[in-house]
Amino acid sequence: DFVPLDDISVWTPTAGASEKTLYPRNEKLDQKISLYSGDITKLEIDAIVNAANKSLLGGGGVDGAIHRAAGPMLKKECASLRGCDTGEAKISCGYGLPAKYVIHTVGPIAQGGVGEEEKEALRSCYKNSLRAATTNSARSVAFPCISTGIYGYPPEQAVHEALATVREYLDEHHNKLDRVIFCVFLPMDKELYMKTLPLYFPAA
Ligand code: AR6
Repeated sequence: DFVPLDDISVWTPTAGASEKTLYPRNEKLDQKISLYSGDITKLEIDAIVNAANKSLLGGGGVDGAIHRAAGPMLKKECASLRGCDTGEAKISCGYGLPAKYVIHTVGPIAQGGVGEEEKEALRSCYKNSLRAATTNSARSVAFPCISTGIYGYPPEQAVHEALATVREYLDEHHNKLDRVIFCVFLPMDKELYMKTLPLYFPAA
């Protein structure tokens, strides 16, 4: 029941779908974005991103799902990585997963509210994960909605940091990546991304 890249449809903006786009169209990015709704552990792509914690030894949420699907060898390699700071990213093999690599990043914990520090940390998660992907020649990478589960970052704010950071990275490095997949798990997040994607990846 793995999902190969070819089965993940490319997100295409509808012309005139949005009045206030935040970035101009970059036609080089037209075939590079996907919005996928479902379990990230099923994706048969180069790299999936894990919303981990500083220990990198596993936990709940998407982290737990990834470790369960990858098997015990993942935890073994993660132990050798000796943790990860907030906003940083470390790469491992995918083991039992259909993805070749797992990029572990640690999102900010949003307690009560989101300040400039949390915002910058979340942006760093996306940027450093993309860097880890391209450094390792991974050309397809999927992101979960980092920090918006157990870590409590408001999804309607997080989506802007996610999309802006990916947009800016792709503007600069479009030749290094074939596809960036936003993997949403909750119906609410799917709606949020459908509504927000045209602001960052407009048709015109
Ligand atoms: N595939 C894709 N997305 C998923 C999946 C899945 N299988 N399962 C959950 N999500 P969370 P965080 C979504 O809590 O907020 C862990 O204990 C979920 O609906 O996994 O960054 C770590 O060890 C949400 O939209 O990550 C840390 O301690 C998104 O993934 C802490 O949780 C992120 O939710 C990290 O918290």
